Amino acid sequence: MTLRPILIHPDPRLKKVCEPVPEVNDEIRKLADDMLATMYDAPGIGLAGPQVGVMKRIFVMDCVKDKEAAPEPMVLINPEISWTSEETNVYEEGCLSIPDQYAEVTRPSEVRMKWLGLDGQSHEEQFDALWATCAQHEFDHLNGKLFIDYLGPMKRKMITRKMEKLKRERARAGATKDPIL
Ligand code: K1U
Ligand code: ZN
Repeated sequence: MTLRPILIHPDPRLKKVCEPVPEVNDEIRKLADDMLATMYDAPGIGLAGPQVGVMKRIFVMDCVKDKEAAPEPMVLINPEISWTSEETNVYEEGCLSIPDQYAEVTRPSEVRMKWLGLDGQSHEEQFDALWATCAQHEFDHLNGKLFIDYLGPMKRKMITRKMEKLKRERARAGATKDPIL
């Protein structure tokens, strides 16, 4: 498997609606493998296609908190939300495309999703707790929505400016091969 570079906001690809996956084939299985490896390496608990520049409706997640416990990698292809709870939950979210920035986001505390698995079969499951938050965060990525879109314009602009600065610094460090950044 290959670690894929993660796009950093602002990037037009992170604002686009992704296309459905027409067929679960070897290319998609390789993509899913790469995405899981990239997510664990980051480290993160989720990763969506557009974050690695692939504009397809696929995301991976593993929200097992206990580092000693067995991993529970999940791959959701063409996910659909079939139900959301009325009860909401607030979680301080982060995003691998917006490094080191966190903010409280309110979302339904439980969500039911349908998707295609790597076996090409249809799956349906109800998620709660961090799994529900992460699944919705990743689902949003497939529709070009970031967690900062739930914030007020001032906070969103401030975070976007920080990310623009980070990208400039990374580009400069890459150009000069500065090992610090
Ligand atoms: O989609 C992403 O950018 C991944 C993101 C998922 C997410 C985090 C928090 C709430 C909702 C969705 C991350 O994984 S950010 C990193 C993170 O949360 C984390 C990293 C290491 C250990 C535990 C969590
Ligand atoms: Zn994210």
